[in-house]
Amino acid sequence: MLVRAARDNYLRRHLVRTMPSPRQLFLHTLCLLAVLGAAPLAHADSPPPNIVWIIADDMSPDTAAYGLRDVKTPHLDRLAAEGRRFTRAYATAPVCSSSRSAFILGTSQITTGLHAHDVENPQPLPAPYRHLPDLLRAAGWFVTNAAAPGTMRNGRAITKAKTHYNFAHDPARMFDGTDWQKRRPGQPFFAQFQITEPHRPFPIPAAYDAAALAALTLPANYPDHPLMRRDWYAYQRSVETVDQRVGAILAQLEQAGEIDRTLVFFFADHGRPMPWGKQWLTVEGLHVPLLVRGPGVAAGSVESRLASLIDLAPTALARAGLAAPAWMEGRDLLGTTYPDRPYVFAARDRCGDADDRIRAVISADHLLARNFRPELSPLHWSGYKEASYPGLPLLRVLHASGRLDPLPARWCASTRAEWELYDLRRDPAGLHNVAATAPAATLTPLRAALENWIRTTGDRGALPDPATEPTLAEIQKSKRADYQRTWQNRLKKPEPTDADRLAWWENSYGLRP
Ligand SMILES: [Ca+2]
Repeated sequence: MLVRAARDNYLRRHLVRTMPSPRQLFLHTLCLLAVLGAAPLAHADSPPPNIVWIIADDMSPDTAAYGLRDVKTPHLDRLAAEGRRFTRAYATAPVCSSSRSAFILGTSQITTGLHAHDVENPQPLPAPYRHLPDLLRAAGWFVTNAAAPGTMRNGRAITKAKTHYNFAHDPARMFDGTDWQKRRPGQPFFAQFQITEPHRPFPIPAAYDAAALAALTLPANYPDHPLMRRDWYAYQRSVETVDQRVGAILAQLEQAGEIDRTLVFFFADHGRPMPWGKQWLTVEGLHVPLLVRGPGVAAGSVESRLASLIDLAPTALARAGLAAPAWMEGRDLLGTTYPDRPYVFAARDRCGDADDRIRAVISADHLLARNFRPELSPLHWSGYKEASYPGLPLLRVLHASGRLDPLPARWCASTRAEWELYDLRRDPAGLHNVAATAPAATLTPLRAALENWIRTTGDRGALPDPATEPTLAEIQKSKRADYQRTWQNRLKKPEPTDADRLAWWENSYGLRP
């Protein structure tokens, strides 16, 4: 620790403030690391690649390269064809700020106490944690965070890039700006591009391609209903917008002549914004696309071993020739030895007004989740989701009239199982809970791995909310007021019935005259 602190101080005082050339800085850093015994990971004769993270907001691996025929994603397909496609990459949380707080630190959010989503009064990062832009900037890198070039949403230009971390931060100080091209000549850069799609609200399509709508494949746990199809269709068009944004970013790198000196990572913060995706420890909530293109990455390669988004920060440090801090739980995905671990983990904690605690372990063959609040319904109240997901009133209306098939109907039960086990070999989408019938030889090691993770991370989600926050009752009241305002604006009544809300959504999607 002392050695690392001395190295950090040296870098801050002598390398950054005296502003040597980027190449001098890079060589100094490598020499210093060698002196201090931290093995440099890149060869001193070859400057490190630039690193770009392109981050989609709420997206499952719904691209052509991942086998989906319903979408046109040529730029993402290009990244897969010219780089590496990870088939088993998972978020550590199924919701924005918890996942983003984990991957910018390379460490699970339950270890750092950054687990609750949209925390009301974020605190500074506690020692020893430092986020990736800070670590790279201390080593002389230019670090930026930007919206994808040319982003428009609802007719307005989007220039503010999402951060959404559960620690106190000032984006104006956390980054060197939004434009990596403002770096000093030759200075290596770490550029994040935040894509606003396919986060809801999806733009309502002006028209629907009838053949595409009919050909669309809904997962078996969703009702095959015209509203569900149109909502899914709108999501897929939003994924195509993601692809266009990726194209604009790649074009910018190409025009600047940097694309072949740059490692481009594309991923999503968590899975798709559908009733059983976002916010849940399901395959749909956790499985994300991860594509990497650039120096040292073989074109058309496929990695089918487990990867976690917390691996991205240590991967970036390794590519920069820097050793990852000892507290960083993620592992380098692009080194000579793949971190071939048997498990990755994920957690769900309070999301705004939706209090919950769920933990999950994913192995090559299984996903095991433990619900610490089995007394709750699988679809328990979330003001955010009730305001923005047409699937929720649809499901309840169909369920109330007995028109749901058993699989989707299961989600409307008043309580849920404590344990959920999905056999991903037979059921890759993870729809059928087999925990009750699984042999002990399957369950025991998975439960032990999950318990070990909870114990060794010191799971901060096991503790009550910090006393400095507003009380949960106040938060719930405030979030419910948001939901009521939304529906007040839409329907001129704050407590519409499910039938009222379903009719509003059907009207929005052009299903009613
Ligand atoms: Ca998100």
